[in-house]
Amino acid sequence: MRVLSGIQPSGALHIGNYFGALRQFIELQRENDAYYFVANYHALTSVRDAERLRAYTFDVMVTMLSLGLDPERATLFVQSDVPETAELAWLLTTVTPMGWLEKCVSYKDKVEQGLSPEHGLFAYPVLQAADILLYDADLVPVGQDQKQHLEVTRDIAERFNRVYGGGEDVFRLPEPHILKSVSVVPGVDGRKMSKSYNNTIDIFDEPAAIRKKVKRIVTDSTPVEAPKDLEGDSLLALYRLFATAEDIAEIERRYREGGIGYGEVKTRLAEAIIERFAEPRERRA
Ligand code: AQP
Repeated sequence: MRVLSGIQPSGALHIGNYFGALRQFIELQRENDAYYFVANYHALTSVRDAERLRAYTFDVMVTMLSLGLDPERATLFVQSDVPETAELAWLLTTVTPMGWLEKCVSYKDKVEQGLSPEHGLFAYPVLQAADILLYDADLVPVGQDQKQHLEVTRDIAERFNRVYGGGEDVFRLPEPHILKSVSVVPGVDGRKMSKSYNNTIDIFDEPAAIRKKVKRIVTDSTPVEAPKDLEGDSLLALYRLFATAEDIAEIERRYREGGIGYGEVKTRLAEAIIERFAEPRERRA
């Protein structure tokens, strides 16, 4: 299958990007015809400093390589090196009803978080549709937050095919590839981990920074001896991503019975994160 996905160079990549996207990128490059790109046109909606954008673009590519994306297996590229993407975005935008973009929650969220409501941010799903349709992608590995945008891509492709296809399909309809278990990785404040919320733990943070950020993860004030809630606990959700099945079972049992403090889980989580990325960190250096 033709697999395609991108990541914005809007800051250092975090463990939400890793579990939501990068880990699937690495897995899927083995058996498929994979294309992964650094979405620097997209990042222009939030990064306006040329030097910074260049540095982030380089950094995202280095991060992808250090984690195991292999140019022998996958095609790795920078979005703006294919300017036809912008050309196609315009063609697609002419068949995109305003209502499809107006209902996208990601735009509303970002404006609520303080990004200025510019057309590029609003029309972002059309550029994303161009990214995907240009390469005839079958499968797009993304996090849950991108599900709605993928639906817009399919709607645009269908409409374009109807208007211009003359009975044939101009564009292939892509399927999202979203893993339920890691659909939304929470940040240290409990919201979706996101570069623009200042709540991330970055893949290549130094060990001291990882320990410090993990300490900031918001928990409730249940005392050590009391049983704890397993639902909606960001600390446990993050721990589940890094620990072995045995360790998860142990922690969950002690949550139910009481007798475990959040401090202990934080220490174990921080060490597990540091260990998970130790080898890629060395490769990156
Ligand atoms: N918290 C998350 N949980 C699961 N998946 C996530 N992704 C991002 N955050 C999480 C997935 O990572 C891929 C690349 O995302 P992106 O950097 O292109 O844009 P984004 O989704 O907007 O990520 P951020 O961190 O929230 O960036 P900013 O703050 O710049 O907008 C996508 O597949 C995404 O689903």
